[in-house]
Amino acid sequence: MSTSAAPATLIHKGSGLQVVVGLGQSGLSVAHYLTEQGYRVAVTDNNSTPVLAEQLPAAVEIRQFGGIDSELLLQAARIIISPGISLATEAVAQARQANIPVVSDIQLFCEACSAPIVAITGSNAKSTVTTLVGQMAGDAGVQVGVGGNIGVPALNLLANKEMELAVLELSSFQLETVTNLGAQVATVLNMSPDHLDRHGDMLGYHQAKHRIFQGAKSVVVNREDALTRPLVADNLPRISVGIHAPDKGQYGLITDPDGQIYLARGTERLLSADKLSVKGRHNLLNAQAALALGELAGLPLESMLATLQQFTGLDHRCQFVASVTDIDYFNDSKGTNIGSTMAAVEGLGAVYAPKDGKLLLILGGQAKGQQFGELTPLINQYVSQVLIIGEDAKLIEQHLRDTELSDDVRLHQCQTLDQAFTCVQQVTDSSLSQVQAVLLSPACASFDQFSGYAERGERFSQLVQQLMTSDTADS
Ligand code: UMA
Ligand code: ADP
Repeated sequence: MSTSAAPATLIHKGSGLQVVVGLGQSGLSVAHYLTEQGYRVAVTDNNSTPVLAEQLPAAVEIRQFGGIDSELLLQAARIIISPGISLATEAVAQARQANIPVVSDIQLFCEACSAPIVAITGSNAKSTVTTLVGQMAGDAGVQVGVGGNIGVPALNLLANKEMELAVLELSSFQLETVTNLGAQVATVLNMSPDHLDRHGDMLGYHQAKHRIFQGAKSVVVNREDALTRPLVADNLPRISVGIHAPDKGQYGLITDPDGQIYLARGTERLLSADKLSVKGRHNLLNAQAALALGELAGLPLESMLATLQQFTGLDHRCQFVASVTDIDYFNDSKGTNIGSTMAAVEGLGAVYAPKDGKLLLILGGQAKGQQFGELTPLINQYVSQVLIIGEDAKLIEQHLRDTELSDDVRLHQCQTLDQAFTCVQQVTDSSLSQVQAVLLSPACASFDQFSGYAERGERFSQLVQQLMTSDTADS
């Protein structure tokens, strides 16, 4: 373990040492924020040479790399833990036992932020809804900061002194160490199993997510998902969203006898669904959630509806890549858990089913303790070929075979995404193939074979481009 010291240059704010655990994006933002506040700061990381170390402020006195040192943590007045580090890490658990407070960067943010906060969590759709609310606020002329799990550390937003509204995407890892967030409006968009390897079980995951409601002034809930409702009874202003016709003041969908679907508030039809570029029922729910959050944050409805019509969706989320030999390819690499993959299979499956088309689904990676049998009913309905990749491929196949998987569904072990593409060609070349769309929606983390979902999605798009090139060369 290496230790180096830089001379302290600031008047110390109190005597309490602030220990930052993990030097990723959030750890770096915390180190800058706390040194600017005049605190004594130490930083520690498992990695012996964290790349961000050179960006640390000189005032950070203690830098312990190559291991998270329990002695350093025991000297802390407060520990600020990075979201990627489990509270069960031995040194951290010991410090907690010694009653040393452990908080996340989000705790520091909410204590310092004077602007109202829109706080968004959920198993899926966080980034989509956070981006939408941010764009709605910006288009309405509000000075807005968008950050958190979406990739911009929340504390970096405080640099904008003019900020009138903060829109935060929050993960269960960030929330598990936040107390009394005090959001203007908070929501849990949906709940399905994820990160169970970190939270132990669904209860632990649920408890972490629901900390988002602490001190909230208003809430948005999903009528289809009871797990999104705050457990504690409250009299807070509340707006619900859902797929059925809404009651007065709530958001929902009104379907006309001719099948035309409208986003609605009470009995008022706000916008026809075909005016949105993003497709699938899940995106209609996301649009409603953004409208409800915006309403409770004081944004004007007309302007929000205009923003919705301009929104084309985020990369790697059910993103159309290309059509090659009449087969459509979709990149849903951000489908990193079963809930998101179910939404993608259901959303796209319903598009191809009326044309007697089936999906080819590429699944797999790191399983994160999930039960893949939950996918079987939707696979039976919409998928004819499943290509399984990644380190937990055998386990996933076992889960699917242990359920009532239809004999019409073929499973293929492919190990890697590149090998899956060889299989895609073989399967789709067959004259018997009903496959009309290839969907990468892995329901797994990618870290066994990629640096993250973005790299996995980019590789998928490259492989599709190669198919296009060879198709053009052949014809
Ligand atoms: N580290 C250790 N010990 C460990 C694990 C990590 O020392 O056991 C160190 C690593 O060596 C590294 C640092 O911790 O130097 C990384 O910290 P981190 O993993 O918390 O990553 P950050 O760069 O701080 O990014 C975090 C979020 N990452 C995670 O929650 C894993 C980012 O979300 C977020 O955008 C960023 O803060 C800003 O708020 C990413 C994510 O994958 C996108 N989130 C998960 C998800 O969406 O599913 C929750
Ligand atoms: P998050 O930030 O929570 O991971 P994203 O907006 O990045 O959410 O979307 C992640 C995945 O969830 C994508 O694969 C997307 O297709 C899927 N998804 C989007 N909206 C929903 C929804 N309302 N319910 C379930 N899955 C969804």
